[in-house]
Amino acid sequence: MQASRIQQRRNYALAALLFFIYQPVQAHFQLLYTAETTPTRGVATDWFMLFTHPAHGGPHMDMAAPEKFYLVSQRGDAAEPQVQDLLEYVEPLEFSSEQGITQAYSASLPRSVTRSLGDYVFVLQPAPYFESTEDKYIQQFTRTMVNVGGVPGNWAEPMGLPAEILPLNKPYANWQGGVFRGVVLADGGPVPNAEIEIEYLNHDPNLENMTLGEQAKVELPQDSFGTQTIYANAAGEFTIGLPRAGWWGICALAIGADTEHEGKELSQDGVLWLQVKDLQ
Ligand SMILES: [Cu+2]
Repeated sequence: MQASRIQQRRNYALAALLFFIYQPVQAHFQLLYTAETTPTRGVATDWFMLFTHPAHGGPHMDMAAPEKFYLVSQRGDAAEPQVQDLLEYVEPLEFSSEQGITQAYSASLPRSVTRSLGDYVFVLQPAPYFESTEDKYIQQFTRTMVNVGGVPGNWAEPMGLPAEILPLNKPYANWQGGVFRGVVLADGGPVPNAEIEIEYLNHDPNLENMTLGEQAKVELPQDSFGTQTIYANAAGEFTIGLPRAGWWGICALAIGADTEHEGKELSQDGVLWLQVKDLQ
């Protein structure tokens, strides 16, 4: 009896210690950023790929090398979407911040890639990243959609990725104050009750020197507001509000079929980024 009480007290002490040394859990987000997702005509695009915590502006993680970077496009009146491999354009980037140097990646795509009118779905698949504090791997299948010239295309087509957020609104044409709807898919099938995290990109990327703005755009009243958590419904669908212009990241957690990588737990997440415009 006495021994178990001592043991119990030790457990409390340990729990309290862990509480204080363990950082609040914030959402890892694979950023796939370009300055403008709705250009009026075909332009060259620069891409910034950073594994970070967008609402808090860090900490940043060393990204595993991209396994795939490609686009699926439906240009003009083409009947079938076309795939273009873009891995050859990806360059390692030593991202510099207060934290020091973090491994990130960038890509400069020539105008020829997005020359025609229509939709371009950019997909980034990094290799699994090992998160030592959680003793598991994380792999985020990340999509950012670009539309050139307002001609709609394949934005609503599922791609059958291991983890994917299928938009039910045009993802590149959202006003501040609107709502965004989507469906969480794994291998093309809906994921009922999927756990979803949402974060605002609170520090604007600067593509000239590949840094993040030092000043947060929004002051978080408390940690809970950094990562918002919702659950999809029984059909895998969800709706979120878009209360501010800028970039919003949506991440469906651990929905992929592969749950193990090199003997450790693997979380295959689906990420979608939205660039929301101010309704002035
Ligand atoms: Cu995190």
